[in-house]
This record gives sequence, structure tokens and C-alpha cells, in this order.
Amino acid sequence: MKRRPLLAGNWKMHTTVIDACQLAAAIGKCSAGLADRDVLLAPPYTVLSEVAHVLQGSDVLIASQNVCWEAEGAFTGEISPTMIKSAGGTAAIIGHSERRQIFHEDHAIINKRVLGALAFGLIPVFCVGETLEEREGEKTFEILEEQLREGLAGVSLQDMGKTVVAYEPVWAIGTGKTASKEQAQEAHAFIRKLLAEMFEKNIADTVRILYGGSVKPDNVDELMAQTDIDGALVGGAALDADSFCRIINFI
Ligand code: G2H
Repeated sequence: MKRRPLLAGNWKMHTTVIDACQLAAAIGKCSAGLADRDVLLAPPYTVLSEVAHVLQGSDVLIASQNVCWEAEGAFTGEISPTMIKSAGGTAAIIGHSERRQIFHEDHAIINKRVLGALAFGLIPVFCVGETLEEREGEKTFEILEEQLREGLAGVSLQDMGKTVVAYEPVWAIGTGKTASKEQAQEAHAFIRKLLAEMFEKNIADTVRILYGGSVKPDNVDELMAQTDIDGALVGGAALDADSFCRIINFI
């Protein structure tokens, strides 16, 4: 089944206001007229509305890098779905390995974030992935299954149809090591099969599964040629306009 490709840039904790506006403008330009794919940017919270403003009138989608489950309240350091939407965002990355590892976000909190995002009409870009130790211990599929079952618990069939999943092997993030196209395809196929079991086959067939982990201009084409890879979640290379423009123009 053909799914619409989604190329996403995760800017992580990079960019000042000026950098962000320049980068967004360059990406807006090189993504104009690409009718057969979606482009999404996840800038830091401090520049969400500036980036949305720069990209007004373009088809580039804006996401936050995380999201809380309440509209407002005493949640110091968090951002709410309502705030993201008011700044021009329509999606939120959830469960990124940096949140899981550095900030110890567990399955329960990640699940609350997914359900919260959906309840407010944001698209979750739900991230899963194994560490090097887990891969070497042949636990990759077990870990992915646990992350998917726990993180997506309580998601309705209809909401799953809107959700994006990102497979990001932790050992390939920011390390320059990319999973081979075969390793990535194998994990994506596993995820899709599991989603069919957890939800329905026709839902699993429509869910976009992105690959993330050192995606670059020189590996994007072969990754995107894999049957179950529907897009990319790009970190480092998304901070360089020329590289990201080449990535979104994958062949
Ligand atoms: C994985 C990815 C973006 P990078 O975290 O989410 O980062 O492309 O730098 O490996």
C-alpha cells in the first residue's frame, strides 16, 4: 500500500530566534510545490510561533518536541496541546529516546502524552527504538513490542489512523551510524505487523512509520525505497538547510 511520505526535522535544543526564522524560510522555499509528500518541522518551543509565522501559507507542518496532557495548569516546564495549537502546531513528537533516557520518561507518562495529544487533536509522532545493548542482546523486537503496547494503550482505532510512529534505534541517533536499509525495513515491518495485531490490518496499513537515526542526504534514497519506510525523522541534518532540502527531495 502506498502511504504519503512524511519528512520531519527535529531541531532538538538548537536555534535562536534568528537562526530558526532563517532555517524555516529556506525550508519553506525548497519544499514549495512538493505535492506528493508532507514536510514537518519540530522547532524548540521558544520559536514555535515564529517558525509558524515564517511558514504561513506554505504546506509545512509544525510540531512541538513534546506535549503535556492538560490544557493548562501547574506543570512547570511543560507545554500544553492548547499552547502548541495556538502557536500554529498540529503535531507533537512523543517518547523520543532523549526524553526516555535523559529525562527518564516512562511508558506511563509517554502514554498520557499520546492520549492527551490525541484528545486535543494533535498528531502524535510516537517514537520507539532499542539501545545497542538491547539489540546485541537480541531483544529488539521485545523492546519495540513493549514500547508500542504500553505507549499506545487506550488509543482508539480512529486515533491510531492519525498517529505517526517513528522507529529510531538509539544506537543510530546522532552517532553517524545508520541502521542498514535491511535492519530498518525489518524493524518497520515488525512494527506494522504488531500494529495490525493491536489494532486492525487496514489501520496498520495506513499508519506512517518514519525512520530516524543519522538520516542524511546520502542515505535517504535507499531508506525511502524500503516497503515499510514511509518517511524520516531527521535530527542533525535537519539543521542544515541544504541537507534537509535534499532529504525532503528524496528520489
Ligand atoms: C534521532 C534523529 C532525530 P539524528 O534522534 O530525531 O537525530 O538524525 O541526529 O540521529
